[in-house]
Amino acid sequence: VTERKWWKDGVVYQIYPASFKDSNGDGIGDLNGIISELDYIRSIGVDTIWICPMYDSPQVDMGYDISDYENVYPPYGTVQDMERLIAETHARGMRIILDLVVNHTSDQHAWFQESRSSKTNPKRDWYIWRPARYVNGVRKPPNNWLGNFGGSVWQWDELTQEYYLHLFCPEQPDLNWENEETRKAIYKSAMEFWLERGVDGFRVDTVNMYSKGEMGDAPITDEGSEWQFAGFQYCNGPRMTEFLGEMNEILEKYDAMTVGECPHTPDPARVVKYVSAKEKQLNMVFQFDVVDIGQGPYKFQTTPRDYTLPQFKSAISRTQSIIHDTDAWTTVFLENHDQARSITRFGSDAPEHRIPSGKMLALMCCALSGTLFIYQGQELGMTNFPMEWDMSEYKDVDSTNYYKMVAARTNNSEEALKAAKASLQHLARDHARVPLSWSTGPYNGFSPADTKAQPWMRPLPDAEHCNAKQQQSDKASVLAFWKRMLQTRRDHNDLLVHGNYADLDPENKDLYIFSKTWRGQKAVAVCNFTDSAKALALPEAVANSKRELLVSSVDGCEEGKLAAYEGRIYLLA
Ligand code: TEU
Ligand code: CA
Repeated sequence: VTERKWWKDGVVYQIYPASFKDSNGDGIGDLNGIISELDYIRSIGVDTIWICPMYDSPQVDMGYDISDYENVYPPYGTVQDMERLIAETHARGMRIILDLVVNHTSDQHAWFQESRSSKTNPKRDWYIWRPARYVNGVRKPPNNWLGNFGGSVWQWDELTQEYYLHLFCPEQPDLNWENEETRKAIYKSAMEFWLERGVDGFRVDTVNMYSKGEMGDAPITDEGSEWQFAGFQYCNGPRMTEFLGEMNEILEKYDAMTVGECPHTPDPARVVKYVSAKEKQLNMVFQFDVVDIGQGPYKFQTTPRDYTLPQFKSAISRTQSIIHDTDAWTTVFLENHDQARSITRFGSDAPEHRIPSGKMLALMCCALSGTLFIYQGQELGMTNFPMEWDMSEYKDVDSTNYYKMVAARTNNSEEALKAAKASLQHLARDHARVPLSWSTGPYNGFSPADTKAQPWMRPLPDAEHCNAKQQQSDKASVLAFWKRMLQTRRDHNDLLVHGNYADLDPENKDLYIFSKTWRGQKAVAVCNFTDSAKALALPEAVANSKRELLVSSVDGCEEGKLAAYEGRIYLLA
């Protein structure tokens, strides 16, 4: 039995500052834009907002490369604007969490500038420096690890003739968590500075990468490359428990919540150790089981939708099961700023199916246990941008590096590049990062009509079919359905947020049928993941019990038949 906490029953709305709302017409979203739409956010029925990095940054990785934790990226606003955002959010009865990015900093952070300046600088050991190894007289990095954005994780630094570690871009050097002084500086600058200003918690970036353990070579999984996948080596290292325990002591003082990002952790027992209440580590984590589905060994090395519904369901089951008979807690999410749009990936963005499949996915999310996270635009049913857009519309290093790598490896093979682009059109992070569609006006209402600069990413072409203004007055909209489902989730909080989950028909390739139970209560959700009508084939025990329709994603649904992409929840007597 788990203790009730605000962050368990809460629904979190994630905001990507660059793409939410541009108040001053420079083409970039900003804090004043967020403040101006807090009433809209509240009207959806969420109670917490999560702001992606708004700290000062050269923006090599959209703010996940922080050059100063205690300042705001000037185009977004100032620390005073943040204080106002915190106050305005609280005034509306909502909470606010920030992104805590402390596995690495920007190479422009003062700490790294000092560290790189000489081998004897007092901050030298704040980052991870290693000498080269020489193979037949040729200079090689200390190991063969592949970086998250391609290439080696090691960057040679001419000045001091050593390599430094960067699990992401070369402009994102990894902090050395083994150094106690470094950890203290991190806690003070990145955490306490903002906790003192009233934030309610953190989404903790790459939280399981702080302890790297032995940094030996990774096994060879890609014969064609010098660099090998090493996620199982640099994640979940030996000192994670100790580091998170230290962080937790500070967080507890402020009663702040945490949700950690936990890539490359397929073992549910390891996940439970992070999120079991008695371990005092993190409140909950994002597991990647669901969103990684259909991705290749190197994320984009796959063809669109290369997965089956049973695989998708079993990924969800793995994240749901960690709370059974434990004091752990879990999360529910299909989208964030690192994922393509869920309708395109798991539903259908064909014009006739976009709205139905968006509603069905909303119903599914609202029926699953754990803290629910919604990403901006998901509430409107926004989809990936079109295949016709050319490569120049992709701004993210993750996408552009991959495309360059394919070009280099295949000597610009037209066929290979076409496949790479198809994969990006399906999986790239860019799809989540286009301006939010507010209205049918110029720039979809993201920037003011007389904007001085074009939005930094191209707005979607179909705003007339999908925008916040229209959907707020349309009872049949995806937004209206999200509002209804979030209310339903509140009305049946025990069952839907806390209940025990079971997949009732794991092998079914068309339907996802799962039950939720809480003490004497029981509900069954049924989702049709196909684009055609299907018989409502309920498992015998459910079919034979008395049931009452709680909600359907389709108006006037038929008793024995599910429409294409229809979702339903029944309460069982
Ligand atoms: O992501 C970390 C992460 O492991 C991935 O989901 C990453 O986006 C993926 O490997 C790329 O294909 C976090 C942030 O959410 C992401 O935006 C940052 O780029 C990254 O950390 C570095 O800070
Ligand atoms: Ca702006």
